[in-house]
Amino acid sequence: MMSKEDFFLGCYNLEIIKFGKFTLKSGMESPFYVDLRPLVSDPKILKILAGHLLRIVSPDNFDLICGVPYAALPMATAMSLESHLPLILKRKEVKSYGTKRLIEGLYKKGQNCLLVEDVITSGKSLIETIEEVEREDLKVTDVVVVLDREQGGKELLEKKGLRVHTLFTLTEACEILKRNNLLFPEDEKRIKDFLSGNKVEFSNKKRLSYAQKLEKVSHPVAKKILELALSKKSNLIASADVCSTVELLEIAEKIGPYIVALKTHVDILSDFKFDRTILPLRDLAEKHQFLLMEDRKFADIGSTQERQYNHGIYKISSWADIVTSQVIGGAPAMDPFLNSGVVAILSMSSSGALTRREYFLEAQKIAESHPNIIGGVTQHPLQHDSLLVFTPGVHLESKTDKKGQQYHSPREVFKRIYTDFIIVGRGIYATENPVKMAEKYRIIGWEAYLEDLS
Ligand code: BMP
Repeated sequence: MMSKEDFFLGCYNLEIIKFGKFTLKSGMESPFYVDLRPLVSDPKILKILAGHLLRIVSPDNFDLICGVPYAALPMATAMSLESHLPLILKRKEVKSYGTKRLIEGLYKKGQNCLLVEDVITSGKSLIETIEEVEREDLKVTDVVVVLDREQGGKELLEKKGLRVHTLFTLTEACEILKRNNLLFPEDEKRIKDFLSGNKVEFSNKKRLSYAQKLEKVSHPVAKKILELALSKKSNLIASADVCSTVELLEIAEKIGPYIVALKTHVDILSDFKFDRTILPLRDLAEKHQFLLMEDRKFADIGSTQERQYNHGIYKISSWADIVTSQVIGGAPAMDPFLNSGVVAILSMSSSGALTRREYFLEAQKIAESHPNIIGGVTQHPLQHDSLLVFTPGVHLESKTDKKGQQYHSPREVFKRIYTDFIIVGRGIYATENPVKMAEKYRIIGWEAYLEDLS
């Protein structure tokens, strides 16, 4: 069976939990929002969910199973199909005609019914349901819950003598997301404050416009990319992860007008020749006014990086306006990058990346302090406005690539990460019409920036 963690990550991809500022029914402001209803539309997930729930509560101890309407109805049905435990159906409102029954299906007085609930918060609605079921002369001793929001519901039910079996608590869910780099440190803090009854501080960070950022940055490459953003009304960097020079030049020619930079991995080109690859690429960059960003991700000591940057067949320093670099070798290792603006890798988009909170915060300190660094590749907001924010892992349709990449929509990253530049690879070059997609990402990215600005 799929591990609980992998299963939860599968559920997370269906957007069952969102972080931000949500006003609850009670008027209270919550830093997260849980909605498990999307799970019922994914048959594979629903089946695995039923298996997990049946593992934490033994079906042999019950005569019947019943879901609390509505989200848990299909969950209870899936459990019934897996375990052969007969299902009964509880209505939300009694019909005013016909049998006027509150519970449908076949049951006998005195039978023990296992209740299924998707999310437990205060437990009040569950208690109402239990009372209604018991009014039909059925017994309820156990409740199985997919997610406990840890707001007193479990305790309330246990005080009334019920056994509550939960698949995930909110804390466990957050731990899983944190381990997989999917939980922003600031969201984690807000959730902890919320659960422990402390005041939740919501961010009042305001996005700076490209024009405002222009005033803050001093590196010429940072200025250049901001100027291009303003003149081309684009915050799109296309990642051209193709393996031949012909493809690289073709994509650069076609999508050049829509982008502020073309990101390359020159070491994946099987026919790299400086004269035939870089010279025409530079001409295209000039013609369409975009920067060249070599995603080399240097990760060595300064002396080696100096050689990797200036020598070898790629001679990166002679043509790359921007290079990416890990900062794992420490600040002085950034000194050799004299001809390009450096974008530091602060946190990565892939699942299970080791760029966790401590690393991210330390890496950010290096980025802030080094004059060669113009910004960071990140999945989290940065503390300092003088650094430009570059975000890969952006796709309009996919959530993952099945190799660990995790995608978010342009709107989401502009809103949550205060991204300045989105980096899109397969969402453009691996489609039937890269030009149309580049134009689409340009428009959506620009609108998302304007929307967040206002
Ligand atoms: P795609 O949109 O096809 O997933 O490509 C993303 C690009 O961004 C790749 O070139 C990848 O190397 C790069 N990238 C990333 O996806 N996540 C990171 O954290 C850092 C990256 O440089």
